[in-house]
Amino acid sequence: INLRTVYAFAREMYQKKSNARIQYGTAGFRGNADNLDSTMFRMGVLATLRSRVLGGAVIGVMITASHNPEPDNGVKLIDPKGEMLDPSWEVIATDLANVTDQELEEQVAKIIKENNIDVSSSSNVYVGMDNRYHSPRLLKAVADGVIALKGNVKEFGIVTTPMMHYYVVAANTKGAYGQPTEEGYYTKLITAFNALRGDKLENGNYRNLLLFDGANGVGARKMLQFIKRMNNTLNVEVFNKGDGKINHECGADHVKVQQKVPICMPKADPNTRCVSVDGDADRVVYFFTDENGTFHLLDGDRIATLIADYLMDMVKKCGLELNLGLVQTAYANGASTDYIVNKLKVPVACVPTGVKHLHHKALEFDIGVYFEANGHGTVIFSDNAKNLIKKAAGEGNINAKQFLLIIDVINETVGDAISDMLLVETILNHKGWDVKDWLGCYEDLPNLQLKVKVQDRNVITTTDAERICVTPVGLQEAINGAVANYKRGRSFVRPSGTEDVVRVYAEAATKEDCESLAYDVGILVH
Ligand code: NG1
Ligand code: ZN
Repeated sequence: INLRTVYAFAREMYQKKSNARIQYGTAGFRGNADNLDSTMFRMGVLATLRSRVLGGAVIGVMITASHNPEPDNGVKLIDPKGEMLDPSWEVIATDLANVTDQELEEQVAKIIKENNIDVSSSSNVYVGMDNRYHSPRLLKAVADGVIALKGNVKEFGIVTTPMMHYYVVAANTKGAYGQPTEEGYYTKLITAFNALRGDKLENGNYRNLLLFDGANGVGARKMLQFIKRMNNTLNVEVFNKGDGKINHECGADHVKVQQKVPICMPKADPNTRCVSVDGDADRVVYFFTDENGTFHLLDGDRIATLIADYLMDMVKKCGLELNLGLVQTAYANGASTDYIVNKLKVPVACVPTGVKHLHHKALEFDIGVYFEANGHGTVIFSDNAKNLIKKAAGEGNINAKQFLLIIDVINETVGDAISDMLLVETILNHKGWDVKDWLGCYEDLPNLQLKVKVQDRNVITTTDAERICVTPVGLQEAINGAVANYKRGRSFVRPSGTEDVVRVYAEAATKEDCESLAYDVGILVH
């Protein structure tokens, strides 16, 4: 392979437009789409090299800026088992994205040398994108990066982030996880969901009606595809289908952070279940408005507790010895953590923000449930758990058979808004619960998130799963001082990995206290 080709592409088509340093963060590279062409091309190059290092395994590349506003885009790489790019390669990605066009050829040669890559070996890259208008242009840049290094590239067009993870795993396991196609994905999830539902579409307080906010993103399109194939087993009405701007006053992030109903949703009967996904459909939150017009949020913590409780029950019913754990981040509502530890008696772990940390920790359990408060999460099952459940099912255990269907409705490869939603609908239906029954499990502590613009957000460094500030010196003591003034107060700050801001989180016994605490801490950071 002649590395001159890489340089020629870079020089002629994908010149670097900005010299600002960028970093492969919690969700890859993100920023204004106008400046991303060169980064995309380079990530195509990198994915090809990554595949070669791993013996030609399929590497995924997803083009999306998730819940960010429309002008933004981004790129993240998916490792062969569906996991986020290995941390050691995040550093390689950052270096590759930051060198000048003139240095690019040399940098690629360096990666090849340091990782002993056989450039003539086979390489397979899958690439997909969300529905932003600049995504096709950026997808072409990724594909050109692969082609410049003579790799194989397969384009999947418009897909959700979790579909991309699914394709990668399905391909690398030679179909054992399902077929690596769009139909394969629908078939796997829908078959399991319909079997779990049977003909009992309503049960107890559970009504078969769900209003779906698609955030004007790819989740809306795919939900419509699900509906076409589901035989009316779930009655879903889709809103924010793509006519408006992606994530603009709608979507899971808006609903969670603003704690408000998204735009363009109809005025439904009180207590109607509503669900919001984000722009690339890897996050999901539920909400409803009660008979007094009060808005209620059922966020990722709620979903996690509902699932953990249900799965614990399944384990018991099957008579199996399996340890189940729940993984959260510091953003989890304190009341949810109390509920899990004291009521559900499930072990809880807290890790830094970012799916890779949650996923990694969840692997330590036979059954690991992980969720960020914002609605990103899933469940992963160890081989041991799967084998025991399969064995029990083989011996005729009805509960174990049901458990296998539950596993199939879950997209274990990454948080998947639609798969999570199908699981929640299954559980609510089985329990005969409406949103009020669900909300009644525990009462959220009032909480608030603020964004603070500072000159250099990276002067803030943290420890203990981001709950304690290490630098600037003295900041943590000051936060402690502020928190001590409020009943059940808790607050922490950290630099965002996806936006140029410092995030402030606060919770306290009352809404007023929580607002006041967030403000106090915001001032300290400023
Ligand atoms: P940052 O910007 O690092 O806080 C946000 C979310 C993460 C994760 C990533 C990736 C919060 C507080 N943070 O990260 O949980 O979802 O985006 O999309 O919600
Ligand atoms: Zn997302």
